[in-house]
Amino acid sequence: MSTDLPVDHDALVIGAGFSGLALLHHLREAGLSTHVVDATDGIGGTWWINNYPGVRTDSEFHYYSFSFSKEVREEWTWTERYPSGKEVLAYLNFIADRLDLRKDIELGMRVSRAAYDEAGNRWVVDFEDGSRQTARYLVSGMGVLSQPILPDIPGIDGFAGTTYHTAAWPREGVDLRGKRVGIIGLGASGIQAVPVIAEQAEEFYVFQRTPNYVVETNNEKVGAEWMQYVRDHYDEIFEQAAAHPFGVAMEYAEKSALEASPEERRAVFESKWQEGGFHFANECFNDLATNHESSELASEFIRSKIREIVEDPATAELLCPKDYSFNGKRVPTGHHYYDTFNRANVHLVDVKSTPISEITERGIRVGGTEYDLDVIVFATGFDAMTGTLTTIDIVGRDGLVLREKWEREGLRSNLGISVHGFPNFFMSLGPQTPYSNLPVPIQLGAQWLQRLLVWARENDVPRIEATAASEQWWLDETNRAGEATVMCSEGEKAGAWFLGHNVPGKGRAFQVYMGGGQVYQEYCRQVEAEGYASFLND
Ligand code: N01
Repeated sequence: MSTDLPVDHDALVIGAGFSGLALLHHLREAGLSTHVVDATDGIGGTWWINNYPGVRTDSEFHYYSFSFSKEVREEWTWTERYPSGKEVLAYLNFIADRLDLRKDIELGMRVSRAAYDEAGNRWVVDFEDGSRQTARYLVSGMGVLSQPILPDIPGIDGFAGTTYHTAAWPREGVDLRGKRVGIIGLGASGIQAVPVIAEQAEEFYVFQRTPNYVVETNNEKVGAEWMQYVRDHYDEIFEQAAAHPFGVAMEYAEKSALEASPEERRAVFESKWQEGGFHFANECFNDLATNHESSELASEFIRSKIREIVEDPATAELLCPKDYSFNGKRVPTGHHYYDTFNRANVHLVDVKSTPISEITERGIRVGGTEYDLDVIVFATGFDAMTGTLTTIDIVGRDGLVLREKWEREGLRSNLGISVHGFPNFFMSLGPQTPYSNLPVPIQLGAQWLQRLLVWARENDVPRIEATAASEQWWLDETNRAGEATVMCSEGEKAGAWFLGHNVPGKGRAFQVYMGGGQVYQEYCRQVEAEGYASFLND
């Protein structure tokens, strides 16, 4: 038996990014006293920490936004089809001001430990500054890609120049003019950074281990008429995105690539390539993520584009992925990425055939060659989905630590929202939630949690916690969905952080649900319709 002890807040939310703002707005709206804390000094979450040169959205502005606030929709103006990081940060700050969220957000508060007090049915949260706060509900909005990782390369601490990780870029920026710069890491972050760094650096060495299939965006300015159209159609746009597997406001492709003639296929690929970005990934054919043969046809089209754009044939060949096919890894978008390799100051270094042997005092050694550098940029990614949740101690019932539970039992949750053993603890974008254009599931998730907590209040339900059976059900469904994709079938080179491959010792598990955002939302609706039975462990 427990007696509810008094608390400082009904809900304490960790993280003041997209998730934290949506949660604060919706939980407060439901009459719950809600408080948001964030370790950094600014609102923005991932958009605060990812301040690297070239950072911008991979999604188009009209669906990379919330739809819930009429005021924000009417008053905010986007200026670019793929907004810069700076513009997204301004958008989030605008939301914080316009919805009067700031008064419930406390910055510079790094959580060191959060523990469930079973007797008092409350969460006790300790901060690095020695302070403590209590709440009935603890909600993580800590982000899916917020825990940066560095590669395990010998000598990494011995470099005499300066090093930066893309996710810890100095807020004041870095002047790279006149500098010899090297970059390690060519995922979505590196691919956005390369063209911008190339314009600044004197000499720029791009150390490539695995090439990616980069879809160019053809970014453009957003005029007043376009913006007005979006304002007039916000609800439809959001609904379209919510009905799409990847949360984008795009058409479903009806046909398999294998059903089209070679001419038709080429024409479809070409037209969607011109439209740019994820239109190519999502709108050409319906099986580019699930059928190796179809995915390989798209791969070959992109290889032909690389060979067309990149003037030096040897460089072009190095940039062509050959070990896995399109969609085998998360598709990155480019802003003149391939063109950049035509610049005289940009040098592509193949570190697949000869891996980086060490970082020296002077630079990077690859086999017998030492590249002298002033600056090394690490765009080496994140301990994705779970990293933020496992670096602090989140302690549930009977002293169970979340990190240890996942180490022992493997990654488990009910719909990525709740974990067995952790009553009244919820995750926005927890592991095993769909990977998609994220504002869509964030908004829908915050609204779902609002309804759940209102229901708990109205029905006097003191504790909400995933049942063990629901975790097994969701694990099986996550595995089934993941195994149906080329991400799984393409082998070790594919998958990357989606499977935990990028963090030594993390163990292979689908970090995200690949069955589609709309399918996931349907499961959430079912749970609600059935009275949240799988969330009631008592
Ligand atoms: O990280 P990554 P990221 N030697 O893990 C390389 C999201 N995102 O920050 O492939 C040489 O994808 C590694 O090489 P390899 C998006 O979801 C979104 O770029 O393992 N290289 C790889 O190239 C994305 O998927 C946006 O061979 C080494 C790179 O480091 C996710 O964040 C923008 C190495 C890591 O790539 C992560 O993207 C940016 C070594 N020893 C990011 N060790 C937007 O939507 C590692 N690498 C705007």
